[in-house]
Amino acid sequence: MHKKTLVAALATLGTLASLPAAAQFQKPEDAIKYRQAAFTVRANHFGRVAAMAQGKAPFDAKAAADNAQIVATMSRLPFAGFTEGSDKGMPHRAKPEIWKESAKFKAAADKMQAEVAKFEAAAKGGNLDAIKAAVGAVGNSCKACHDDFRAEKYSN
Ligand code: ASC
Repeated sequence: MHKKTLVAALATLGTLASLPAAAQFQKPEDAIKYRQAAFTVRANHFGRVAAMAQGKAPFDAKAAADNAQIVATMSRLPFAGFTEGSDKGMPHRAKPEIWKESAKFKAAADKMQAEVAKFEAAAKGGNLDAIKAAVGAVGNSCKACHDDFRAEKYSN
């Protein structure tokens, strides 16, 4: 590939990546899959550090910091997937309140992201006691939002 072509291709990719995520969903199902995937990946990486905090896995400071960074990145993604009309499309557990009480939902997401930022900083610091406290606070912010906005059962 010519250098000019490569530069043009990279510029296009950069533009696509910076488009609002909502603009990239062709149909509600795409948005639902996207947000579920982001939550799934995040929970996996959070779980690895939570296991260290709970003494279920050996403490590895580098792994904790690496995983926390992924958690922080992933925590910024799912909310763009709660687009208008994506309360239907495939089975999910998003309650209607997400769209009816959107300010409250955003506040819960903001709270979670603030706790995740502290968690990421604690993991970078490498102090297990600080990580334990931050894991607890993140877990509480996950739970608070789930209590209000996540249904027990999948929709049809
Ligand atoms: C996790 C995870 C959640 C939260 C929540 C805390 O590890 O995947 O959704 O913690 O269970 O209550």
